[in-house]
Amino acid sequence: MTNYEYAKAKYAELGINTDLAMDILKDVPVSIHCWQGDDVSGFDSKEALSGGIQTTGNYPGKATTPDELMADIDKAFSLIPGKKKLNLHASYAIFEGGEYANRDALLPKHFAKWVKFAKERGMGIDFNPTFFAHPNVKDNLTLSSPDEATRKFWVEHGKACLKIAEYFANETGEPCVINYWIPDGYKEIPADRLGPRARFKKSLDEILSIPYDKSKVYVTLESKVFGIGLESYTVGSAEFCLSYSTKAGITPLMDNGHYHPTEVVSDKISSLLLFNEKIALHVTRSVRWDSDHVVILDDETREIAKEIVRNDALNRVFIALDYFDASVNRIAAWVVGARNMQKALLSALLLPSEQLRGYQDDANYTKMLALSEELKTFPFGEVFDEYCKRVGAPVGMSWIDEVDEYEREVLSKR
Ligand code: RNT
Ligand code: ZN
Repeated sequence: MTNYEYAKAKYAELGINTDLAMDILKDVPVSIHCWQGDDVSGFDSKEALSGGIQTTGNYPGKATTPDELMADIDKAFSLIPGKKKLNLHASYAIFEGGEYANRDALLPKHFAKWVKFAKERGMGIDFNPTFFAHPNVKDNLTLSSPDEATRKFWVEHGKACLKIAEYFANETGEPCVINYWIPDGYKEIPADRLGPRARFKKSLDEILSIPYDKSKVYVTLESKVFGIGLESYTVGSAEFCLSYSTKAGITPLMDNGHYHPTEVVSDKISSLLLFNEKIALHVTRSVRWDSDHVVILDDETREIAKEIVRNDALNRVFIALDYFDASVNRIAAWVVGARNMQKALLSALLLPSEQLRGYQDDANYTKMLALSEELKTFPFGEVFDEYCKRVGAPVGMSWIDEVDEYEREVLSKR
């Protein structure tokens, strides 16, 4: 009996079909963020990262050109099992032959190289306008700025990106999720909380007034509780973003680093599923603040995966990763976080959810607790190894040797 056969038999005792779980998982897209590869630097401006987000660490070998970033993405993606989408930011526009376009004038052609890259690999693309790290961010404000020229500039950016999202969807044949997140906020207690939010609302209305194909482009709106240097007030708060999404018929996005420390996104998913056709997630790990550490297989990541799977919402939740760690090998950071997302989803697919729900409804909390705990030591790793084998991804720690070799041959020579 192989290790996998043993695991399969063990899960089968609970009525769980491990083969089916793997089959489902291999088609669940996880959107992987390009910005892990270069500490959110992008290619379109020399500005330092801003917007209240921060990358810490100085690990050598960071990608500084489109070709380097693409090579790194290829390496990382080859070590991650499952279906992937490429998540780009507008700041990753690629200008050729000395041309340049400011953020309000970005065009599909500035992303043609990314489209070619994605098409050659059979991947869809998701997108994010970039409302930070740019000289036109005035006093930490963009779409909520009281300065009309600034606000207009960023509205034009939002519109330009929406057109690019549609171009991605048309070219790749896969829907494009475009996520709007603005850093706008104040360090000090504001004298006017309503004004900035009213302007943000107006700006979003203006952006979304342009026609786009709603069957191919999903607009999401990401909220946040605070940013570095923006501690007292953020314009795009949870209440604002949720209310706006509902009213405008767009999709709310929850980043699990964007809430008060004892609030958990896993508890919010079911409520949002009841009132939205689709919802979107940024999966991250916040350590004491929205630190964007690499995703690990912690309780909350597993709980998030459980909520998606047991509510039968794998095709209603857009799962994206959002972290940026510059203190370890950046390729390894991508791989660890993405493999952990896959592990969390697989372990959720291997739960006897009906049985556990039955215990809850029968008020048999004793058995609900006991079985939940017992499942934690089931031979899950054997199933994950088998999954990796089946989808042609490296098994166990073997992927780290490839990262080491890539560091020696490529990264260390940059
Ligand atoms: C910032 C948000 C946002 C960014 C990316 C780079 O707190 O989480 O999603 O991390 O757009
Ligand atoms: Zn995010």
